[in-house]
Amino acid sequence: TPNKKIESYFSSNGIVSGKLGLSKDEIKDSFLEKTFYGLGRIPALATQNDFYTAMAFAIRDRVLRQFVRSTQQFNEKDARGVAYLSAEYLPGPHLGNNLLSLEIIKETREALAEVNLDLDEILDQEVEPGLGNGGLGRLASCYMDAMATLGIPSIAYGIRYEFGIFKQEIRDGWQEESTDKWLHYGNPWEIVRPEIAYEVHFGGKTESGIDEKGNYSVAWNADTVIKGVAYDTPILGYKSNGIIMRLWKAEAIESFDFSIYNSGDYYKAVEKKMRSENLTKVLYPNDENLQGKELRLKQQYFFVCCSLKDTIRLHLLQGRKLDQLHDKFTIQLNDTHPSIAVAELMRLLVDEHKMEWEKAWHVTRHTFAYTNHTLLPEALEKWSIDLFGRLLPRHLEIIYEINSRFLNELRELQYSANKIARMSLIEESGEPSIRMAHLATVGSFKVNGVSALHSRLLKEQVLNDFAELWPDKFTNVTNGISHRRFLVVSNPALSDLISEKIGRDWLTDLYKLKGLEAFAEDEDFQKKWMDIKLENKKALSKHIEEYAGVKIDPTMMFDVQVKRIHEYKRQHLKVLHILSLYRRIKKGEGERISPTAFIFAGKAAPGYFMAKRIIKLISSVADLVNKDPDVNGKLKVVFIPNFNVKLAQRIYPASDLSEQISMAGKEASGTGNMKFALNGALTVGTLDGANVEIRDEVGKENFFLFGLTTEEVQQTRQDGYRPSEYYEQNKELQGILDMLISGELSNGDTELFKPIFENLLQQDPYLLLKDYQSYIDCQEEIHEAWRKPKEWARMSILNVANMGKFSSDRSIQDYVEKIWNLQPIKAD
Ligand code: GLG
Repeated sequence: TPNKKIESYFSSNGIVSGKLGLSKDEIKDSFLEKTFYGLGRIPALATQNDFYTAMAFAIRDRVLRQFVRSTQQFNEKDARGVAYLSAEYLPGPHLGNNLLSLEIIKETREALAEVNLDLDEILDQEVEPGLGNGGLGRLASCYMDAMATLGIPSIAYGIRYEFGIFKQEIRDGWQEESTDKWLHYGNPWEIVRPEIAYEVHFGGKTESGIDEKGNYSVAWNADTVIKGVAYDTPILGYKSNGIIMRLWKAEAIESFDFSIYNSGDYYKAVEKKMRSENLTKVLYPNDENLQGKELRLKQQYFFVCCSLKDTIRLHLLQGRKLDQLHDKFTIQLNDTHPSIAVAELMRLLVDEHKMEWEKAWHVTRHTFAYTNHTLLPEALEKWSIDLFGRLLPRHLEIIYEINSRFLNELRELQYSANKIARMSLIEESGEPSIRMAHLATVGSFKVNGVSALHSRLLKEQVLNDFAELWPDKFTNVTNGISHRRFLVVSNPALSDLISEKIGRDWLTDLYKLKGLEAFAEDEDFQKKWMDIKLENKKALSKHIEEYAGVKIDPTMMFDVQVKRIHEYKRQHLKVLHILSLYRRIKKGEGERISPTAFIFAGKAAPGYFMAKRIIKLISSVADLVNKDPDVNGKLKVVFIPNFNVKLAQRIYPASDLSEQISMAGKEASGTGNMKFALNGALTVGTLDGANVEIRDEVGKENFFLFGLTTEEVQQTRQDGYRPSEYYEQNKELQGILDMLISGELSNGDTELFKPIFENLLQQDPYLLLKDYQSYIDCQEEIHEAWRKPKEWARMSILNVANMGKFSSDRSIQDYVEKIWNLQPIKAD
C-alpha cells in the first residue's frame, strides 16, 4: 500500500522539487557536516582524503536528488528507454564533472577557501574507477554523460571489478604491472542495493521433459549458483537529469553452503564463498585481443544475466507485458562482450517465462542493437564450444536452435554451402567455436560501426554476407566525446576564453564553436589562445618532471601520442621518426628541426610481447636522446607512466601535435583524436577511423595527412609486400633500423630489439616501412609550420571551431534517431 503521506513530501514538498542548496554557504555547511558527522573526524585529524570524501558526500546528495527526479519523470511518462550493456566503463574522476554539471565550481572553490582548503588539491585526491581498457570503456562513459544531459531514459549496466585496469610503473624502461586498488579508500559515489540481487547459474546439465501443464520444457540443473548485487553510481548530466550506472558484484549465495557448514568443514565453506567472489575480482587487461579464458566468459554471462533480469523487473514493475519488451526497451550491446544476452533473453522468455519460441525470438531480435568496435580478427570474440557448453549448457542448445533456424532460412534463399558455412554462428574449422559477432548480428535489429569508414568496411568486409542479406540493419554512428569533461573541466582557461568570445551555449551545443572562426585571424585572440596553451604545457611539464624525471622546456612543440600500445597504432613509427631527427642532428643537419618534446603514454596488455618491447624501445630512445650533449635539448623524449582518464585530462590541453598514425583500416574510430583537436592540437594522421571525418570538418589545409589509404593498403598486400626492399632502397631508413640491432640503444645488447627489427624487415604487418617516407616528409612540413606561430595559432583555432560534430551529445542524438526511436525527457 502506497504511503501517501511520505509521497506527498517527496513530490511536492521540497525534497524533489525544492532547492538544491547550491550557494557557497550551503555547500560549506554540508561539507563541514559531512566531515564531522558523516566521517566522524575532528579537524586536527582530518586528512586531505577525508576532506575529499566529505566533499564527495556533500555533492552526491545533490546528484542523487537530480537522479531521483529524473527517474520519477521517466516513470510517470512510461517512457521508452535504453539499457546500455558494457563490460567496461572509464568514468574518470567524478567530483569535478559533478561540480560542473551542478554549475558550482566557483561556489565550491570559495566555500573551501573559507576554511583554508584548495579545491584543486581536493580534486586531485580522487582515485578514478579504472573499469575499462581504453577507448571502448571511455566511450561508454562519454555516452553516459550525454545520455544524462539529453534526458534519455536509460540505465547503464556493467561489472564492478574490485581491481580495475592494472597500475603501470616503468622500471628500467620496462612496464611493470600492479593491482589497481581503487576501492582502498572507499568509494563515496556508489550506493549498494543489497535488495537488488539476482542468482546466476553455471554448469551442470539440462533436462527436457513435459511440465505440469503438459508442455515441452527444458530444465537447467546448474551446479553453481552465484549472486549478483547491484552497486549504483549516479551519473549527472549537465544542468539536468541523472542516470544510473549499475554495476554487479559477485557474492556467494548464503544458503548454498549450508550442507558444508553443517558437516563442520567451515574452511571449505568459506573457500567456496571466496571462489564465488573471485568472479568480479579483476578486469581482463586485454584491449582488442581475446584470450578465451573461462573466467572471462563467466564475467560476461554473470553481468548479462543480472542486467537482463533487472531490465525485465523494471519493465514488469510498470505493469507492462513481457511480449512488449521491445516496445519499451532497446538493449544496446557495447561490442560482443555482452552478446550472450541474445541467448540469455531467449532462455528467460522461453524457459522461465514460458513464452513460445517464435514470439520470444520476435521480442529478442527487436530488443537488441549491436555496436561493433573493431575489425581486427584477433579481437572478434569466439568461444570454444567445449568451454561454452560446460559453463552454459542451456545457452549452447539455444544457440544451436537459433542457428539451425537461421541456416534453414539461408538454404531457402538458395545460398551456397560455402556461404552458409561462412555465415553460420558456429565455426566448424579448427576447434569448433561460437562466433559472437554473428550471434549479435542475427539477434539484433540494428548493427552499427563507430565511424563512417569503419561502418563501410564492416559492411564490405567483416559482416558483408549479413549486410547483403539485411541492408537496412546496418548503420553508422560516428563516435563522440564529452566536451564538458575534456574541455570545460580539464581546460578551464581555454573554456573561459571561448565563452568570453561566443557565450556559453556551446556547453550544450558544440556546433556553436563555429563562432570562433571569426576570431581565427585576430592576433590578440591568437596570443591569448597560445598563452593558455603555454600555461597548460608548463603544468604538464611539472607533472612530467615529478613522475617521469625528465625536464622539458614548455616552449618546445609538444608532439604527443597517448593510447594503448599496439602494433597497429604504430608507436614504433613515431620512434623511427625520432631516430631520424636524432641522426640528422648528429650529422649536423638539424637546422630545420623545431625543438620538440615527444610525449608518450599508454598501457600494454601484460601478455603482449611486442607492445612491451615497444615501451622499452621508447624508454631507450629517450635515454639516448635526452642525454646526448649534441642534441643540446633540441629533442626530448618521455614516457609518462600509468595513462588513465585523470592523466589524459592533463595531457590533451597541453598538446600541440596529436599523433593518429595507425595503419589505414585498423583503427575503428579513435576518440583521443577528437580530444586533442578539441583542445587545439593539430593532427598528423592517416585516413583511418574518425580521422577522415575530423579532416573533413576542420578542412584539409588544417590537418597533416600522410600514408596509404585503406584501399592502397589492400593493394599493397595483394601485390606481395616486401618490406626489405624499403630497407635496402632508403638509406636513411636503413641507418635507423640498424640502430635497433647495433646495441647503441641497449648498452651493447644486440638482441634486445631484434624482435622488432626482424618483424619489420620480414613481415611488417602494419606497413611502417611503406608509410615511413610519407610520414617523415609530412613531419618536415609540420616543423616548418611550427616556425610560423600565427599560422599555427590560426589553424589551432580553426580546429577547435570545427569540432561540433564530435560531441557525444551528437552521437547520442544519432543513436536516438537511427536506432533507439525514443523521446528524451528533460528535467524542468
Ligand atoms: C575500440 C576501437 C577504437 C574506438 C573505440 C570506441 O579500437 O578505435 O574508438 O573502440 O569505439 N577497443 C577500442 O578501443
